[in-house]
Order: sequence, then structure tokens, then C-alpha cells
Amino acid sequence: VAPLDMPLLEDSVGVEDLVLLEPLVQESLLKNLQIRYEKKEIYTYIGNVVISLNPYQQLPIYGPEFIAKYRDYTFYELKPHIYALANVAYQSLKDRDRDQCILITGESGAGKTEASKLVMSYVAAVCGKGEQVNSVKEQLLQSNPVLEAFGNAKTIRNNNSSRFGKYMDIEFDFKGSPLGGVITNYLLEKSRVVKQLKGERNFHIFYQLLAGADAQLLKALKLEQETSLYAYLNREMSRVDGMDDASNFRAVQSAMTVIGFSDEEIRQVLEVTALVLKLGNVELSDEFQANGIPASGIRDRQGVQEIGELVGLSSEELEKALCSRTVETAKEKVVTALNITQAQYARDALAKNIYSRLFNWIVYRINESIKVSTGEKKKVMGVLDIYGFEILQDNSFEQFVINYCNEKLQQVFIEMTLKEEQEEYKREKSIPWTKVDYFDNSIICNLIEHNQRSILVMLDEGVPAPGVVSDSTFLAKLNQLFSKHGHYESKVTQNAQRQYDHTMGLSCFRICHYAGKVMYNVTGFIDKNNDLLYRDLSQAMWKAQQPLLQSLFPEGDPKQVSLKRPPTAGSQFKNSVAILMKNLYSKNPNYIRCIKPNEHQQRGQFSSELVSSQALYLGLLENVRVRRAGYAYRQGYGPFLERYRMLSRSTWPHWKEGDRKGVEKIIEELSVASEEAAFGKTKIFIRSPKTLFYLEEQRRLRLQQLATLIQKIYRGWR
Ligand code: AOV
Ligand code: MG
Repeated sequence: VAPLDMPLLEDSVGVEDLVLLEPLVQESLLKNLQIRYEKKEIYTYIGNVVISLNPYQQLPIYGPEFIAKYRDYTFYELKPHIYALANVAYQSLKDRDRDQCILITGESGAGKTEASKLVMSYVAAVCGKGEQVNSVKEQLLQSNPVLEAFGNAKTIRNNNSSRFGKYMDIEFDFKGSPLGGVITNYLLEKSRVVKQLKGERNFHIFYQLLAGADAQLLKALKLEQETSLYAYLNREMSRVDGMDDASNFRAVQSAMTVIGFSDEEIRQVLEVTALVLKLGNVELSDEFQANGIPASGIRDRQGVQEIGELVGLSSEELEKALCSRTVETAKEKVVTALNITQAQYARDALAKNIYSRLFNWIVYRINESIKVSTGEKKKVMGVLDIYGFEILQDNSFEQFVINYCNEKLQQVFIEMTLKEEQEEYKREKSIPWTKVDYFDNSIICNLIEHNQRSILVMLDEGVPAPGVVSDSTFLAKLNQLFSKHGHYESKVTQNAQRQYDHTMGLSCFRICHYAGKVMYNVTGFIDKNNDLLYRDLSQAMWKAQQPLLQSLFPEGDPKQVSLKRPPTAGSQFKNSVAILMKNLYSKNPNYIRCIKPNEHQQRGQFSSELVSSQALYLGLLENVRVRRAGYAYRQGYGPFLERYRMLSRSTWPHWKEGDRKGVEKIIEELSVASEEAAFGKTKIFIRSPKTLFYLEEQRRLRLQQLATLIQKIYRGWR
């Protein structure tokens, strides 16, 4: 570890802005974060970027008192905090009329969702007043518990892991009062509905419902309280330490009411949720016969009966839909019986589809409540909180999608930090600047999403006709196309290069992501991408008497004959990511980069190795270098004058000739070298941290002098 030389006042807690770090190397950066973490200083700046380390404990640095403080000070005057970033974003949205976005990145469990809630609660606390405004704020804030209940789950990495991506635009009027918002959600990890890894749970809502519903509600939903009775709920993992499912259930119900769901709508949502659970318990068996051939059928009639009663379906219809498949040709309809594997597959596909459509509907319904109907010009603040980068033992299509999204966000970060930096120099006129080299991950983004030659294109070519194209031909095509690609590996490409790697699976490929190498198993890729539901099933659901369930399956309407193949999950995701990127690029970015200090969700543990790898792939060091390459530090003339005016005889104690002149005077009197300071239109730029250290040191000495002086005067009085 390099010796640390921290010349700032705060040296016991390291530097608050890594731009001031000396020497600037990975070791000192890490040490600085560690020193701060141990002192419970979880936030550190790189210029206007906030680095946030997950404390895994409640720190007394949030709430109204702190919000009030950060509201009254400019960015660098108080300790680094997410509130300071939220304040800058909100103020510049309000005063400078620039749409903002808050981009929160980091791997699973790093603290993104918590950070996004801190931003939202800060903005809600400082923006506008009045009954109408307060009710809008409440609706926006209450969307969180509802979406978390249906879209989050306990994973190995995070007890409250977001299993969907979320982008929320909060819209304001010209005075900065909130009018409403729009939420966009990205691909829910629906495979979790039917199966979870060891040590993980299904989505929170299932456990909340069973734990929190009273006897009457349970009876109405035809449920039993015991989680172990449900095949879709992991038996060895039903409770999460410190999580009160029952009280969360009440919170979700009341949040839904605040948002504007009617009692009837809430009831239907819960019925559909119960339906999914009960569907999992539909036991299929192949002891039945169809024309002498073994066929699947339902073993336990009562379950199907109950499902029928719950949502108004005939149990015969349901059984038929689950156990057989109709193929329509121009001339006739052929009904074939499914074997047990196919029937189980159909049942699980149905459960996944019902749940993910329910989730989409909930987002749609929240949007109906919070959408802004007035036509006036709006100012927008977008908050992005997605699922973090994931490397599991077994990675499938879901991880592929999640990691692709993170790759794109890293790309935004690279482009926007450089772009924004350059533009600032341009805006401020005549500020010279040197370029710093970055690892550009567009090569990886292209590998995944390029329009002609990419993994997603190859995936879409895998038409769901059994036996024609399968997962393994998909892999073979990838191997052929990308055998020489620097970020692609598989057994075949390795063999060609005579590499021996026993960790590489036969049905796997590996992508060298910006954040690490991930091996994906192609089994199930084609299927998950095509995401097709037998028509028999959607038609059966459409026949349900319960209006919500029926509305989730519009394609089940026999009048709606569409022969067009629906877009695949991959291409839909790619499109929505592209729209998101466009949206982000049109706004002024504010970054929160979350870091996970240890793998055990433990307070006070700082694993240097783990933090180091995140710091590396987040490009923190490069970020600091970029920031320093031009000018390490910049500050508006007003605040700069305020901080350093005591350093010049001219500006202390009074100065009346304008902020910029005052700042020039201070720089002149302190004999700061001319290349060290540049004067922009609204800000002063200081080139090297040394100069800033010097200013800070002078300020400290001056404050000491003043303190001694005051003491003397005080003694004199006595
Ligand atoms: P994530 O959003 O980044 O993971 P979360 O925001 O859910 O991570 O954080 C995980 C857990 O860490 C939370 O449930 C809290 O217990 C704790 N935590 C995070 N930030 C704070 C904080 N500022 N103060 C106290 N505790 C905190 V994922 O959604 O898995 O990618 O997919
Ligand atoms: Mg999250």
C-alpha cells in the first residue's frame, strides 16, 4: 500500500473528493474509501459523482433535519451526501430549466434501490407545498412499496433484490412543484415465479399475502396460511431475517389505496396472485389415456375447481387448456394431448405469464393514477434504478438481459462523463482540456445488440419449431460468428486456440463484460426469448369472468386472430433499452455509483478485494483522472469567494465589486501561478489539486489566526 499523504483538514476521514487524492493510485483510492467507511462516512465524491458504500446499518444521517441542512448549502459545503446530489439536480431543474436524470449503478446489493428512495424522499421534501401537491408526492412515494412487493425478492446477494428494471420520470411545473410521473419497467425475472435457487425466495408479495391476510381474506382467496403447502414457494426459505411480511402486506394494501386502486381492484390483484400460487399446486399425472396413448391429466380435481371459482373459469376448460394443444390449419382444428412434461411446462408458462402480465398491469395502473393530464410544459427528473450486474454460478437468459442493461449504462456513463466534462469547458469558453483514455465498452455492447451480427440477432433466428433450431445450434452459430471476438469465449473457441479451461461448460458461452467474465448456459435461451404461450391457454384465460385476468390476455379473444409472431423478449428489451438511452442522453446526468463492501450483507466489513474490483470496473480512477486532466476543481464565483475571502486583504471583511473580480483578487494576492487557474463565464477552474490544497491550508491557518485573535480580544475584555 502506497503511503498516504492527505494534506486536507479532514485527514482523519480521508478526502471527501477523490480528486484531491495524492498520490492518485488504486491503493490510495481504496485506502481512502476504507478509512471513510470505517468512520461511517459512506459517501465520497469524484467531482459531482457520488460514490456510495452500502453501510448495511441505519446511519443517523437521513431525515428532515438533514434534508433541511442540505437544502440550504451548496454542493461542497457539507459532507458528501446523496441529498447534496439530489439538491443540485433539483435546483438546476428548477432554476436553470434543465431536465435531469439520476443514474444509479452498481452490482446487486450495492444500495441502488435505497439510493433511489433517498433521492425521491429528498425531492419530495423540498418541492412545493399544498394539499394537491402533497397528494401527488404521496402517490409517487407509495409506488415504491407496491412495486417492491411484486417485483423484488430475496436472493443470495440481496434480501430485497429488484428483479425488474425501473425508470421513473417525475414531472414538475415551472415553479418546481410535482405534477405527477411516469414509470417504465423493464423485463421482470419471471422464471422466479415457478422456481427459485436454494436460499432464495419467490416475489415478496406471495409471503406477504399468506402472512398478512386475515382468516376471512385467506378463505375468500382459497388459500392456506402455511407457505410450505405451495409448490411455487421455496420450502427451505420462507422467512427473511428482519423482514416483517405481515406488516409489509398491510403497508402494500394501504399504499395501493393511496395511489388510487379501488378496493375492487385490490381484491382482483390479490385473486390473480392467489391464482398463481394455486396453479403451482395443480398436480399433473400421465396415468390418463387418449386414444390408447398415455396422456396427461389433472390428479387433484379440487384445486382446479377452486381456481375456477376464484376467477370464474370452468374447470373443464382449464384442464383442457393445460393438458392438450390445438393446432389450427386452414381446413381443420387438430387437438393433441400433451404428455406430462409438456403439460407441466404449459402450467408453469401460464403461471409465469399471468404473474408478469399482472406486474405490467400494476405499473400501468399506477401510471394511470400519477400521469399528468395538463398540457403545460413540464420539467422532468428521471430516476433510474435497475437490477445490478450479476454473476451467478449458473447464468441464464435473465442474467444475460440484466448484464446487457448494465453494460449499456456503463456506456452512458463513459460517454456522458466525457461529454459533460468537455461541454462544461466549452460552455465556460476558453478553458483548455486534454483527453484521458478510457476503456470503451461499445465493443461488448455491439457483440450483444448489433443490428446484423450479434448475440441477440442470432437468438431471434431461433424459431420455436422443435427440432429445427435449438439452443445448441444457437451456440454453434455464435461460435462461428464470434470465434475471433476478443470478448467472446466458448469451449469451441478455446479448443481452437488450444486453451485448456475446465471451468468452461459445453453448452456455455462466456462474455467478458466490463464488470467481469460471465459464463452463460444456453439451455432455455431460445425458449425464454420466444416467450410463447399456447393459444389454448390464453384463450382459456380470456374466458375468465374476473375482468382483470381477462384483460391480461387480450390475444385470447377469438376475434383477435393475429398470425404475426409477437416480438421476442430479447428484441423488446433491446428496443426499450434504446428508448431509455435516448431519454437519458437528452437529460443532464447525475451519477450515484454504489459499491458493495462485502459479500455477506454485514455492517462494518470492508473487503478490499471486492471493493477494489468494483472500483476498477466502475472506472473510478479514470473518472478522477478525467476530472483532473482538465481542472480538478471548479466552483461558482459566489461560493468560492465566500470560502476564501478571508485570504485577501482586499476581500476581507468587505467586498463590493462583484464575485468574479473578488475571486481574481484572491488568486492574484496569493500568487497562484497563472496556468493554475482559469476563469470561465460563471466559474473558476483550478487545475491541480495541489493548488486547492494550498488554498485550503492557507484557509486553515487563517482560521486559526482569527480564532487566536478572538480569544485574545475575549481575554482582553475580561
Ligand atoms: P440494490 O438495489 O443495489 O441491489 P439495495 O438498495 O436493495 O441494493 O440495498 C440492499 C440492502 O442494503 C438494503 O435492503 C438495505 O438493507 C441495505 N442498504 C443499502 N443502502 C443503505 C443505506 N444507505 N443505509 C442503510 N442500509 C442500506 V439489486 O436490486 O439486488 O441490484 O438487484
Ligand atoms: Mg435494487
